[in-house]
Amino acid sequence: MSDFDSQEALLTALSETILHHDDEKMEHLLNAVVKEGVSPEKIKQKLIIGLESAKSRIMTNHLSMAEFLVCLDTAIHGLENVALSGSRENETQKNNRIVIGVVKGDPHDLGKTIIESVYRAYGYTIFDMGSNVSVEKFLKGIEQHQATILAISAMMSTSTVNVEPIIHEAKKRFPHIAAIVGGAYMNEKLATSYGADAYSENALTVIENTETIMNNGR
Ligand code: B12
Repeated sequence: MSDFDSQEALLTALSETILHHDDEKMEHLLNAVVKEGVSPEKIKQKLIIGLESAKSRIMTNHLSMAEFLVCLDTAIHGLENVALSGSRENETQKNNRIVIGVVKGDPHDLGKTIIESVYRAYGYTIFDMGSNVSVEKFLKGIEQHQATILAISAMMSTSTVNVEPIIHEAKKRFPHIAAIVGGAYMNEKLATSYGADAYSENALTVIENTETIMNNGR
């Protein structure tokens, strides 16, 4: 910890490496926090906080889209490193397979990419359907990959409505499936009205919300 007064300062510096897209420093600090005995859970949380903080800077025009993409790469790199360094997944994570995609009519896939990386870092098996995904393609994906969770992203006010038929058809054909949704114009009330089991505003809450619905048998 030599350069830092406390473990919290070390973790904050780790989180900030994402904003500065400094992969080299991130690896160095990752080694330091692991040596300090910080839990993988806490490390992952700090990386997600760094990523969300970079994301909010796009909204305030403090970060260009191009810069954000490099920050996203650094965050994914960090999350993969922690996942590989022996973080043990729990039963919920091990037993669940997730099909994820962005609704038809919507090309915005960055929110989905973030959520996907977080799920991977937490040990979930995830199958990416991409963006502009039709109802049929989602259904095929669920069947082919024997998914237990359906994660849907909708990023435009005009595409949000396309979430409902996916959930409706998926639940009709696969009654066991749990649906979690998110996206810029989505909210809790809308998600519930579309038949979703959970909604997450961002990557900070997605794991907790997913575990809650799975542990409650939805
Ligand atoms: C980048 C961008 C693009 C890129 C997309 C690149 C890509 N690969 O994603 C490009 C250039 C392709 C694009 C195109 C268009 N875009 Co655009 N785009 C944006 C922009 C600037 C950023 C969106 C983004 O990626 N944010 C970053 C993500 C990571 O943040 P986030 O949404 O908050 O994601 C979090 C949550 O939503 C949640 N989440 C997201 N998905 C999921 C899923 C699950 C399961 C869960 C649990 C959570 C979750 O977690 C995420 C992580 O924190 C926004 C404006 C803005 N400032 O938001 C416009 C914006 C979304 N675009 C817009 C428009 C209109 C378009 C176009 C139609 C423009 C045009 N006239 O051609 C086209 C689409 C054309 C088409 N084919 O339909 C509008 C939408 C307006 C509306 N009413 O909905 C916006 C809002 C701009 C604006 N102010 O007008 N766009």
